Amino acid sequence: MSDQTFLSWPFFEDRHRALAETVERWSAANLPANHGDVDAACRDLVARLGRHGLLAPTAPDPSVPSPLDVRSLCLIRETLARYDGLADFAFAMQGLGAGPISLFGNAEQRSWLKLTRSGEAIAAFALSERKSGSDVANIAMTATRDGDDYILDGEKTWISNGGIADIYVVFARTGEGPGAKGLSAFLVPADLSGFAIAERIEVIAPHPLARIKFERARVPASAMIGAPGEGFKIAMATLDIFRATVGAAALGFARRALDETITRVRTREMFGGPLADLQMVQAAIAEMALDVDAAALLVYRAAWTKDNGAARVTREAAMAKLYATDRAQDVIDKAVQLHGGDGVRRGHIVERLYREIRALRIYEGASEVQKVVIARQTLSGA
Ligand code: COS
Repeated sequence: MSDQTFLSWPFFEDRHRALAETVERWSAANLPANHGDVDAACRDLVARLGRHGLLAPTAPDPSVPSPLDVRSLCLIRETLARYDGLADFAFAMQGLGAGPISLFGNAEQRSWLKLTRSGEAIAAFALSERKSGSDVANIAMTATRDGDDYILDGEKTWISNGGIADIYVVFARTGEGPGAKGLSAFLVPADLSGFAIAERIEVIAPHPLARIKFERARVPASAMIGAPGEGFKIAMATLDIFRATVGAAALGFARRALDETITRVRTREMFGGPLADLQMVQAAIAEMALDVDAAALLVYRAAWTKDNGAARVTREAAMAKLYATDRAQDVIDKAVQLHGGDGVRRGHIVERLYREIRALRIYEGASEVQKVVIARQTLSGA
């Protein structure tokens, strides 16, 4: 069992400790999933997580806009990631896709939340484009008003759950103003005429990912989430919540890598004793343990701050994501090193972690973007 002492930190309430125990028990009994067919595995994971009530924190109240409990989201991601990166992915993308609806959706749009939180429908968040992954204000996809409808035209890429999602939250240019001021968000069902999967994308830690395209795809104006021109802020407010949870997933990967390494260095004999007796190994273990605890402090600080009513946690969330993902990469690299040849053997847990951590430093705002965000917030005194 992983170190759980962090659960006694003042960031948490008893309900969080109970949730952590529930997720731990479920994960120990159900994970890892079979990754043979990632589409089927993700559909199955979403359905099972939903049936067990573990998706409820992704949409706490389907009937009215309600804040997400970021500590719950982070605890679930951290625990799932410790057991199985694909289970974390399935949970996280359900949360990110449903997030804008949960936070800003009207009554009609919210009817989808009953299905996403029960695992009966899969959600996706479609923001990135070929030329605007980091520079969101530069989105080119258009949504043009036509009577009571909007016509969607353009492409999105790197869309997680692309190909298996039932609904997509799509950000497009509606032109109320320049750049960030001219974007809006739309709730688009996957069976919309004019919508298609343009390409499935394979990555080093396989999960459903696609380039999607819209060709004169007509949606009613009621598909818009929030008001015209609010798309950028809806995307950023959603990312403020989910960036902390990316940090939590990285933390889960790092904890697993540390756990595996502790077992390894205690049991592997070298130079007449266990690896753990060597000071160079002890130095690595110390750095790994420090990185894990420091990442946990930043992640749960961001989550606690949001849950305690902060209007924006842009700086805290960016710090949590940047630090936790960068340090987890280093923790896992040390784990691979201390596992020697086993560490690079295909299918070994630390080899899997080594592949799984990499994308987290890129998606939902690359490390470089997080630095821009932190610097701006710090310089402006916000
Ligand atoms: N919450 C609410 N509002 C926000 C916000 C946030 N987190 N961040 C910015 N805004 C508001 C700003 O206050 C500003 O509003 P006003 O014009 O009313 O003052 C508006 O949105 C524009 O903000 P800003 O000027 O900072 O926009 P930029 O284009 O300069 O933003 C960054 C640049 C890099 C910060 C932004 O594009 C970003 O976060 N990019 C990364 C996106 C990402 O995560 N991509 C991955 C795809 S999802 S897997």
